[in-house]
Amino acid sequence: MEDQERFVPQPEDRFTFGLWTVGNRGRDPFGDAVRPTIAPTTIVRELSRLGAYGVTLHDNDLVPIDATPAERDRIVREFKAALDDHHLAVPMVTVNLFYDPVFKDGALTSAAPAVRRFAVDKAKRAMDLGHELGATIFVLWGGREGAEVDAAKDPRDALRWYRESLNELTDHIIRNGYPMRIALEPKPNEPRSDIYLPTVGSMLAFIQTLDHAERVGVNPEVAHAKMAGLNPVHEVAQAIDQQKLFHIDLNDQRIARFDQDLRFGSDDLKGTFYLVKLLEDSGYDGPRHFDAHPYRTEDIEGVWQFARGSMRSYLAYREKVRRFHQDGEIQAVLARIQKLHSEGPAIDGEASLNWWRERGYAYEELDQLVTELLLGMR
Ligand code: GLT
Ligand code: MN
Ligand code: MN
Repeated sequence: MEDQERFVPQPEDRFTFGLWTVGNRGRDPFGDAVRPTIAPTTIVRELSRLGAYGVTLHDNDLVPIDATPAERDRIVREFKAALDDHHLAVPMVTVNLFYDPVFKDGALTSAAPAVRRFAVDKAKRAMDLGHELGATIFVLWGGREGAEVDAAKDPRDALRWYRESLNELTDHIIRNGYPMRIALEPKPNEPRSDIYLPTVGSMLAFIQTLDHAERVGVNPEVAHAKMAGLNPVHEVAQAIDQQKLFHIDLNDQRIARFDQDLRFGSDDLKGTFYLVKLLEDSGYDGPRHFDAHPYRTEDIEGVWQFARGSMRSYLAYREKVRRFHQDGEIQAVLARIQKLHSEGPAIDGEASLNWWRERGYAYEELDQLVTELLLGMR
């Protein structure tokens, strides 16, 4: 098949983008917006043209926080019409609990009951909106749920408030009969100095303390794991192992930097390869959701190049995974390694342990083959 045909995304590939990703205007802490706002209905049209499956959103990416009920209904109606026209799904929605100044010291973990009340109610309304749009996943990224000054708030209180809020939200889903599950998204820091529950592992442990743990899973993000200096593949694997990978945010990130939200697969080729391999080999069938930003240097044309590139790269990595499984030499080395483990001396004291002490594992050979595969040499 021609390269141009092979890497053309199709809806069945389940690629999705947040309105806030392609719609990102390039603002950063040191500079203002460099691109105009793109209307959500335009994003729907362009993503569909590029072969995406769906679009995701925060409540306020679509409906401004100060919209009247009538305005809200009109905006949602027009958005739904665009989704229908362009055959795009909304598999996931989320809620913005970080932008409004009222959330500056937390939303679900604010020490102020009034702020927590507002946050929980806002999340419930976002769930209602999501249900109306057909979403079955509700992502919760607690960007402001953290601290700079631990003297001010006992982190145990914060966790208790977090738990109470989540219990109320799962109650809301169940009482309304929504086929919806919550995916908690960990991040170690930024915008807070430290964010509570910073990794997939912390989230998974916390989920077990909730009233309806079966309704709650995780939404790992590649960049967030890297910011914590962790291996995203291992984080995602742990979520899969516990049947908690409800959703995933795909992007890229250099270790030890600010939150970069780089285009998926653009920086760490080997890490991305192993992530795609894990997703494909495990049979993960949820959306492949891109949560990244086009470079600030780009105009609108660059934005669509970014979207197209994200999907093409996923397909290219997926093709590499297929080749990995078909490559005779790679499979032969893997078979040798497996044989070593299954046929090496069994447990019979020092003699067998000494045999294992002296063994080489052929991982250099295997790793070089993977490197050559990624370099296009095989
Ligand atoms: C924000 C954050 C992302 C989250 C989004 C969902 S918003 O851009 O950096 O990682 O997934 O709230
Ligand atoms: Mn994210
Ligand atoms: Mn991010």
